[in-house]
Amino acid sequence: RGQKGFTLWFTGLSASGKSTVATALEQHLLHLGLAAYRLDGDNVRFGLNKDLGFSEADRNENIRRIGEVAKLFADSATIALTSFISPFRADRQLARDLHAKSGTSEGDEPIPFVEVYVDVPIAVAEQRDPKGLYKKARAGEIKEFTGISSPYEAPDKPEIVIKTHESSVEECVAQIVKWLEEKELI
Ligand code: GGZ
Repeated sequence: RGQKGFTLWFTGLSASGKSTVATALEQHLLHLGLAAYRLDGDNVRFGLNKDLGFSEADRNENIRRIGEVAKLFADSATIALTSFISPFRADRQLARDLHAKSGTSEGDEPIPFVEVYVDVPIAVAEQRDPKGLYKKARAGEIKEFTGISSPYEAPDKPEIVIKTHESSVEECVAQIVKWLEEKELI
C-alpha cells in the first residue's frame, strides 16, 4: 500500500519554534522518501492569503483557508506540515473537523490531523524576539500582537506537545517521529 497523507498542525506563539521544527521534520520525512510539504507564512501569507491581516476575523479566515489547503495536500498522499500561530481554539477545531469529515464516499478513512503544540512560555518567546516584533508590540507599534495584545488559546488535547526551550530541535523532531511511528502514520 502506498503512502497515506495526513496533516501535522503546529500551533504556538510567534518565536516558539514552529517553523524551525517543522522545517527540520520536513527534511527528515523527505530523507525517508516520504512526500512532505510545509505551509507557512512565507508561502501562504504572501500569496493565497495576502489579502489578510491580523484582526481576529482575518486570522479566522487565514486558518480556514490553510485548513482547506492542508487537507488537499493530505488528500493527495502528502504529509502537510502547517506552521501558523493559529491562536484560536475554534479555528483549529474547524480545521480538525474538516479532516475528520474528509471522506468523500462511504468507507473512506478520515484524513488524520495531528496537532503539535509548541509550548514555550511567552517570556521565552519574547526573550528570543528574532524579528524584534515583541519589542514593537510592547511599544504599541504593532497592534493585536499574539500574547501581548491579542489572545493565544493553548490547545486542551493536542496529540503532541514539544518544548523548544527544554529540548533541541533534533530532540523535538525525534519526539514527533516516534509518535508518528507508534501510530503507524509513517
Ligand atoms: C502575531 C504577527 C503579527 C501580529 C505580524 N500577531 O514570528 P513571525 O512574525 O515570523 O510569525 C508571526 C506571523 C504570524 O502569522 P500567522 O499566519 O502564523 O498568524 S495567525 O495564525 O494568527 O493568523 C509574526 C508575524 O506574522 N506577525 N503581525 N499582530 N504575529
